[in-house]
Amino acid sequence: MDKFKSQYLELVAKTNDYLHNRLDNMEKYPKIIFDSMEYSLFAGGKRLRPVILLATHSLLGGDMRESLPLAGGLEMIHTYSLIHDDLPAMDNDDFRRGIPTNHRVFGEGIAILSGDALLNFAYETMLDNALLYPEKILNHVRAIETIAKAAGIKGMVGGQVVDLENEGKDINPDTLQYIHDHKTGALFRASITASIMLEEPSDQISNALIEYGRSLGLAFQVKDDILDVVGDNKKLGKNTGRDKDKGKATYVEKYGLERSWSIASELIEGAIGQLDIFGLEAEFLRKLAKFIVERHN
Ligand code: GRG
Repeated sequence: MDKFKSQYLELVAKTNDYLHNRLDNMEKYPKIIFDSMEYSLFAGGKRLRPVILLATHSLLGGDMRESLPLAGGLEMIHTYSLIHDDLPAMDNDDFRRGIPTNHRVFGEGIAILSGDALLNFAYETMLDNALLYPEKILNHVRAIETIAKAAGIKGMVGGQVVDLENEGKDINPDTLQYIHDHKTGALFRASITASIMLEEPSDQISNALIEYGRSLGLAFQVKDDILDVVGDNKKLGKNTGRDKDKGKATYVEKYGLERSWSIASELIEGAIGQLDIFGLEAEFLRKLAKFIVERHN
């Protein structure tokens, strides 16, 4: 196994261990809601957002014990968004992360509530952690605020609203950019900015990392659109062709496959370019950027 892959899997394992411990320390009543939360949380997502947060925090010299609860919280928020996005009232999807969607197993009511529970538990987790660092409480509040804003009206929720409103419509490039920048990009950027808030690096370092995160988030979305057309259902763990079925605005629909590949590559080159000021220490983040466009799921 190459070095990048083993480092990536180690960060995934740390995130999963953290999430398991956090949930196992709870009295699991009412049982059904814990079953439903854990069903989706441990269904095998790529854990990209926690990996980016932890890797950025480590690059900035941070201690992983301090950032793991933020990484876990971010993954809980991401998982809640997937559960709600799959509901009949939204995308009405049957498969996610290779298994039937949450509402297909637990019913719509429990799926809505387990999404709500994960969202709240994310903030309980990050705030409990903040209280362990009284000398850095402001840093933690700013990191949590960054994540809250990215997940909220001016971030993921806002992007999802504009996406829903525009289903089946011919939208202009600015609206497409808005949807992707908010629906998907915001949480990617927050995984970088949260670490910046914890460690307060120089403006030069912060700006380079923020730009890296911006390009990474967009490239991820362009590749996501490409995979929905050329991807393999089994590898993806969900059905392909769903964007077209639903009349979704995507890069592929707007620019075609070939141009979308070029856009993704240009974004990744741009992201990697931002890391020049770091030298070899940022090798993991460089490889991660490549992985974002080369991935099959
Ligand atoms: C319900 C408020 C609300 C928002 C939903 C995230 C989202 C917004 C919708 C998911 C639908 C979708 C396919 C979005 C495109 C990009 C995306 C977030 C893909 C899934 O993320 P991955 O690939 O998933 O990181 P895993 O399962 O690996 O964690």
